[in-house]
Amino acid sequence: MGNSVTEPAAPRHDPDCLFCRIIAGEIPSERVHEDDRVIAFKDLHPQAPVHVLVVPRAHRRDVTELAEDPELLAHTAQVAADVAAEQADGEFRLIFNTGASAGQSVFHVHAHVLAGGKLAEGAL
Ligand code: IU
Repeated sequence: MGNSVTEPAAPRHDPDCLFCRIIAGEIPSERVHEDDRVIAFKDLHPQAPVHVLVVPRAHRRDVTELAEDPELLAHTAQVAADVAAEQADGEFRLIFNTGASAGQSVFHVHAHVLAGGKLAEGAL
């Protein structure tokens, strides 16, 4: 019988998704990190001295879908910490807006890394 794959894989690339297009290089971004699983780039509208988005390459809607792959979730958090250490003093706020009412506007999971000084309460 062999080991057939029984669960559908998450779509790797959605041509209608803005962040998939940034990952593919079709839309420019100011990258600060990239590896085989995630990219990180500066937010176009920064809300703090350092405001970077860490984005898994695989298209997943939000952090609840990302949590189905604990290793990728952990790697996303580790890259966020590394970015905060490289770009600021290593202290940071990590935000996953999840759902429109929580402020999510791009439905490809991304972690906001906010750092670089005393952050305002309730930023984002
Ligand atoms: P949100 O959590 O889905 O609201 O975050 C989306 C972020 O993506 C938001 O902070 C935007 O400023 C940012 N962004 C970007 O960096 N580049 C873009 O082309 C677009 C949005 I559209």
